[in-house]
Amino acid sequence: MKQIQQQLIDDLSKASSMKEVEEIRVRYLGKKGLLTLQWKNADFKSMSPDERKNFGIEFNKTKNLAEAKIREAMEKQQAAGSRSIDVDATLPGTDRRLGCLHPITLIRMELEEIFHGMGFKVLAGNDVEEEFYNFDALNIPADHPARETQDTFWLTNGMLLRTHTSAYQVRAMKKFGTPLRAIFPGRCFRYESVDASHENTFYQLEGLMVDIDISIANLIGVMKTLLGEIFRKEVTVRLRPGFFPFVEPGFELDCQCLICEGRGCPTCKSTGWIELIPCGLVHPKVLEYGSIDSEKYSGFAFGLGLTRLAMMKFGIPEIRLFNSGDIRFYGQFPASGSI
Ligand code: FA5
Repeated sequence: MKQIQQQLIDDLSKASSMKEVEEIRVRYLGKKGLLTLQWKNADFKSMSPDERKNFGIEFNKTKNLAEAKIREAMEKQQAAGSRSIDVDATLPGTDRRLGCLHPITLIRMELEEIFHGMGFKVLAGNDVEEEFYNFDALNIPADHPARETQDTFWLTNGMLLRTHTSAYQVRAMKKFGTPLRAIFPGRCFRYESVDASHENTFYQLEGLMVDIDISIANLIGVMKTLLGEIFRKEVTVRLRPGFFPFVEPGFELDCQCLICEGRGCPTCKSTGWIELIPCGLVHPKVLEYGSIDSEKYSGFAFGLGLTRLAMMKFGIPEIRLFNSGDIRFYGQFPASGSI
């Protein structure tokens, strides 16, 4: 041990760079280092208990000394401005994989383009919203049972994480007035039990059109254009009555499940259908909240389930993948979105 200590001190005194100190560290303390081998090769069995104890004490002393001396030498080199590895930060990386856009971003960008083509402007609401805009202004007063289906996360200041993009409807009406053609995609939050098609954090895309003489015919026309362009293939849809306090009449537009082609699977909860676009004609009370004359103007609104649409479009059977942060999942959608 004494010999090793002396040798180490000699070696360190000759080292003139961080690289050399690092080499010495490996030579003495590395997996196959001189000191490490002393321990590995020691014949403990043939030692008496006292010899074993002394060996242990001497070994630890030497190891501590070696670590301290090496640290000291490294600090000295660092102070002198030496570096362990010469790094050229301008060299290109060796991992050539490119980043890619999230599937939700891809589909959002595609939808924005489709709606842009129909004269809709793209707006953005806020994730954190006032209770009034998320509920009351949408004809959902405090005691309304519809609130129960959209339980959410409340902040201590009384604000909430919006449960739907509809929360921006009245703000948009107030801000932009009539005529209004806008979409507002964004993140929504619900206090929800998570399963293959339900997340507590998901995306919707709201559409709102207010003008003179807007009818269900306009709504269906826009829905048809949207689905035709987004799927670029024949998809079976059904329109059925649906209740939402902020539209009258209200509808649910369901899409036949593209994961199982209607046979029934966990994604569609064995029904063969996926609820995709609830919609309807804007309730007069909501127009009034938005300072719009409901005698003169009418409008339609829809709340597209953006995450579910991405599932259908890309054939993703499990919603939890979207927020998983798993690069193997995201990396499957690079074609149109390499950055
Ligand atoms: C609404 O949120 C209404 N604001 C939609 C609306 C807008 C109706 C305008 C009329 C006029 P609903 O709770 O059904 O409705 O949600 C709309 C869509 O969001 C659903 O069809 C579904 O695709 C998606 N969605 C709802 N909850 C979740 C969830 N937990 N996880 C993933 N997607 C969800």
